[in-house]
Amino acid sequence: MGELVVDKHVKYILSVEKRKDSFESVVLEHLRMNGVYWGLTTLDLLGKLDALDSNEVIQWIMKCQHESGGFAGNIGHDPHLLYTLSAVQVLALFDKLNVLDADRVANYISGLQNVDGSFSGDEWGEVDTRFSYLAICCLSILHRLDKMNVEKAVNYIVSCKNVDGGFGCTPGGESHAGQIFCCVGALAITGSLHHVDKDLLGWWLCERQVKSGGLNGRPEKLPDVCYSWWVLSSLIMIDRVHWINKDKLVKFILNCQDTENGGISDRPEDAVDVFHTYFGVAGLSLLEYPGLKAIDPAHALPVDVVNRIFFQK
Ligand code: GRG
Ligand code: ZN
Repeated sequence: MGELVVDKHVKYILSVEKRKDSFESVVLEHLRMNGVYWGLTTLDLLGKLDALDSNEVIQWIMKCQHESGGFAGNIGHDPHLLYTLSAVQVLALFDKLNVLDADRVANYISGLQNVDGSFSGDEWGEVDTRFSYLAICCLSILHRLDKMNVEKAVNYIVSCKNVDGGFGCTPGGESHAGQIFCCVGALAITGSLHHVDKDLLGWWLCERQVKSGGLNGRPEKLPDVCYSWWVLSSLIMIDRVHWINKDKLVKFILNCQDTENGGISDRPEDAVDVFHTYFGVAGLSLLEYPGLKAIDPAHALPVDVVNRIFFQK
């Protein structure tokens, strides 16, 4: 079996960071903040975060902050919960949360909570359990969970639970591994995992492993490296990770590497991108692949960063 080509992946991520005028960068311009989170978290897991100039990144992040306190995907764009969490996560990676006015960011987030406890992603109002996760994870990192109504937020997430043990975007929405990560992550952070039927959900999640060893996001769908994160992190949070074949999943992820130019794709032979490079490396970290930093399955940050946030105050 091939190995993780660490140096090639580091080179790939650094080259995407620099190629700001490339096709991929232009298409992804509006969500650049999220891309920077994927790239830099991967570099940190690989032990190479110091390959970048942190001051340059931090200055750019702060230029993406809107007067409302939220962050946009790039300079001059509109703020959204997704980019707000990514900005806070990248500042946490660099141990620079102190450059933020945490109350201002927290006010932006708590202002997006609706009366039923759900969250909108931005001022336009779309509601989804993804946004519940983003709000809860971000306020938790900022030590500001008290700024929202946690009980109502948890009740809304529980109202999105299905008879198969999984969770959807809104009440009655189909179970999907990405949505399950968001709901389980939010429940884990708020100490509310007793609302999850761990055996029932664990069964649904481990059934996502297909013959090739890869995981899919729903029944009958193709395997994809990103589910190595969405499914595996959920299984770990509910203590059922031993229900899948870890060795086969490691092999599937390693088979999705571009061993020549670096980067990881969604499935073998496809084109690589930063998104799947992150999920491949984060998945391998959850599988305890040698040489990688451990990642926290709920906050999606390296464990040493999470420990710094919560235990060195
Ligand atoms: C900090 C890790 C982290 C996440 C932030 C945005 C977010 C919170 C979570 C997104 C969760 C989610 C819904 C992920 C699913 C993404 C995905 C691959 C969707 C594809 O769905 P389909 O139906 O693909 O196109 P399938 O695989 O079902 O064919
Ligand atoms: Zn994918």
